[in-house]
Amino acid sequence: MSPKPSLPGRTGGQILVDQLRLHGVDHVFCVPGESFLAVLDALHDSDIQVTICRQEGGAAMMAEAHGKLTGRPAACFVTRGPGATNATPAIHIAEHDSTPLLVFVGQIERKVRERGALQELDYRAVYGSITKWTTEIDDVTRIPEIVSRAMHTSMSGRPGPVVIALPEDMLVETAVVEDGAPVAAPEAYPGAEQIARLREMLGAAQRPLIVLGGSRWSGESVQALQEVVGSWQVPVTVSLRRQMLFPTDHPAFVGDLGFGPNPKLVEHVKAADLILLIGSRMSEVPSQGYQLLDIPVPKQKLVHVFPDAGELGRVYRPDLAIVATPSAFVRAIQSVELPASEVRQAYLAEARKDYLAWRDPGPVKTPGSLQMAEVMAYLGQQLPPDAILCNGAGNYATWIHRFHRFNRFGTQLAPTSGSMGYGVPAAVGAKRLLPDRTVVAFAGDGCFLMHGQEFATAVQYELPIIVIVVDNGMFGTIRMHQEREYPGRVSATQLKNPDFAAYARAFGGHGETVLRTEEFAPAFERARQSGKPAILHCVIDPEAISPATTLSAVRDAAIAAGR
Ligand SMILES: Cc1ncc(C[n+]2csc(CCOP(=O)(O)OP(=O)(O)O)c2C)c(N)n1
Ligand SMILES: [Mg+2]
Repeated sequence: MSPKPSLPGRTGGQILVDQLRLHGVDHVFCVPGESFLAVLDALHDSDIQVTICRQEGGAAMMAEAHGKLTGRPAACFVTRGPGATNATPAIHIAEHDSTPLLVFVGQIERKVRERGALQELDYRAVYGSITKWTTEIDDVTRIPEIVSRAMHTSMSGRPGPVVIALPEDMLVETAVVEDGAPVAAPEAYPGAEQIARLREMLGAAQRPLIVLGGSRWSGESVQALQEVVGSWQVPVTVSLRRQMLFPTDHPAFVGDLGFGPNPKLVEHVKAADLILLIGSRMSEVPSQGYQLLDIPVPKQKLVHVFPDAGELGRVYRPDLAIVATPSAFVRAIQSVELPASEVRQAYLAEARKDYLAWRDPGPVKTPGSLQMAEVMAYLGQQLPPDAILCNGAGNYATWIHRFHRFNRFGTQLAPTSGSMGYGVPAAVGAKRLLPDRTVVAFAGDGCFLMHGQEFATAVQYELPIIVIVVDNGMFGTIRMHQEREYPGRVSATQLKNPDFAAYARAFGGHGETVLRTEEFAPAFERARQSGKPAILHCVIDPEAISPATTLSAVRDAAIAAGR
């Protein structure tokens, strides 16, 4: 079906790849399909880096991780029907995490639509509720227009995913068309009056507190905020899995509002008289089940800064609503000075003290011979400050969130949507983009096997990521909830696991089993030295369900409570 030499112009596939190139989309993650051969053919002659993946879920998560790190979308190409539905978790992650992402889907030929043709799917109907825009390119001449709009849409306001279906016959048509031009995400700036009002409100507050979250941050804005907040002496907390937005070592950092936060932090948020939300939606997890701020009118004065007006007032009615990107907002507050206040200082000092006691509780001893607190302490010493830590969902992630000292932007890849299986593909995507950075993925035994096949992608592209599989022989999080709600009635949560170290070796990587704390450091060092993608299969005691409690204690408490 290649174009006849006598036909003028470019094929749809070529036009599309040329648009990606000019928009700076230099990474494509894909699982091939016969529905977009013309695109694959155009990629053959392009310098876009193509990563061939093993499953579309992994491919799309890699692209999503790329968007988290760069603020610009990578492209993911998947085939129609099952290829597209496999990519759904990453589209959902991008929607929840406000990440720019382009997912291109091969589509059936236009003339057979609505017959239930092979792998036919109505993308607008299926993805309409979890994308910023879902569309189909019917006319080859409109590719530049639609890709340009997709770029704008994915990056602007609150960023998110865009799905574009590509009818197979459209891709092989030829046309003479003008290219688009590179697009930048439009900034939204706060007005001078709003900054003046903010200064007034902060000055009048006794106990102001800042919550950071969302996207549209940058290394520079994260750095600049530290200076401003240092002089203000206002406590700063971060939303779930947004720990890279503020350094744990900064004297104003008071902890993160994730799953199972420091109870004292929760008290400090409740005691605040002004909350400044920057980029955060203060959604279900950071708001602790919508308990921290009253809906719709919080008791605390609320200043909400968000890059999209549609979010302001959606859940919480703000006293001051500012449509601005976090980056532009941080630039605008650099000149804001606050007079010193003893009450504010004391509030910060107390919150910081409580954070440090929570983060450094002294020896944390859990059942079993492999102590995750010691593993985290070792990694804290060994990893370079710009190492990227990735994880999916599961209780194993608690160890990272509670004990790892995130100190830089661009060091955390974790889904706020709580999507299992994200860690390994995110690590592959990150290492493909930033080959000089140390990239460590954490996964539970359940989480790992959701997208563990992408370890093959790491081997294929010689990406020496290190995967730490925390194996407790179960879907531990759900077992914990089960013991709390239905004590002793273990149902559908046990796992019989493979030898994950042998799995790594079978794929051509480095694999080791770690059963005892003292084995971890030398195993990690050997993994690093191997220069290969590596898996450290860390077998922990199933009782060690979290840093704070054991499985039996959860069960006993539930029984004592009459469950
Ligand atoms: C894709 C997906 N499926 C199911 C869940 C529900 N879920 C949350 S945590 C969890 C168990 C995770 O098990 P594992 O990775 O072994 O970690 P552990 O909790 O045992 O440390 C499950 C099933 C989810 N969050 N995401
Ligand atoms: Mg587990």
